[in-house]
Amino acid sequence: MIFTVTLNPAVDKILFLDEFQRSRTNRLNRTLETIGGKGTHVSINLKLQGVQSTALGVALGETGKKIVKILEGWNIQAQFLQYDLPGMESRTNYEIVENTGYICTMLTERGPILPVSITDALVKQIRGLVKAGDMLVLTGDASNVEDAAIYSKLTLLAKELGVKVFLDASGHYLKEGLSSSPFLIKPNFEEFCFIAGRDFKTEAEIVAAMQRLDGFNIPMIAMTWGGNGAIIKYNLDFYRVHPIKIETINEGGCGDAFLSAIIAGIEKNSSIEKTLKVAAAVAAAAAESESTAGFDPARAAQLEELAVVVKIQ
Ligand code: TA6
Repeated sequence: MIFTVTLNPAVDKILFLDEFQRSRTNRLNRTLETIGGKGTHVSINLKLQGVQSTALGVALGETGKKIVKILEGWNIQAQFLQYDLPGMESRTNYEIVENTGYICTMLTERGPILPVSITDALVKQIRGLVKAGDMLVLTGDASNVEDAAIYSKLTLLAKELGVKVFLDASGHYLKEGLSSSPFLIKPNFEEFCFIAGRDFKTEAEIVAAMQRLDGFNIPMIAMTWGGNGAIIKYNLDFYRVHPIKIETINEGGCGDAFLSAIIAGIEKNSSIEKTLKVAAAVAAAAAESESTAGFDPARAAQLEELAVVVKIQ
């Protein structure tokens, strides 16, 4: 079974306008409300690839109930811990999508800080659910959890039980997670520069920096690079995933889509080349969608034929 964990789920409010003007009144063309957070998206995208998962996380107040309702609307098995505590509501994130140049700017709330009793309850739930052979997806913001080691603690717990762990986090939550050697990390370019402590100009520099992470024993490093595609390290091999030329509507959620396709490929025992082609296609189809959640599976199948994956080393 696959379990996704969203410590800080959200409702996404997507705001469409022509061009964002600071210190001006910006008239919106339209808005769209959908589910936010990353684990929730991975579960939805897995579902669209015919792969079932159980979505775990913490839902707070009415917004929390709305998030769980949307997941159930997608027929996803959601086992969120729900709490109604005074003044505590799951967060709302805002995404500004400018038609001019298709610029997407995410504004994310921090959300209420979770008391230790709640994170302990979630850790206990995960310990009780996962078993050898399962996959655990730890993804998204955890700044609502005071313990910066939450992801590495969950990773070590799961690995002890024979579970494969996929980690997609940022900042010190990602850096802190490296030492627990998850099966996969999926930094985007900025997050990879952060953990490497430097900027990169070339593919060769990125590959060399990935090799320098060997000491962490992370079998798979999937660095997504926005409109530049991705660079993948899988054991000793490196792959270049070239971007598929499409008209981007909203790039928010493409990383979650890419990650979900890698997990689906492993679940289906697909070859690495096939898995990465599907990942490129699913991420491209997600970019064509105006929402941050989901993609058109039929369109992804078409785009897979255009996908180019090259083994570079
Ligand atoms: O990747 C897209 C997205 O999941 C949005 O839906 C938005 O909610 C945001 O990213 C959440 O990311 P965060 O890192 O804050 O958990």
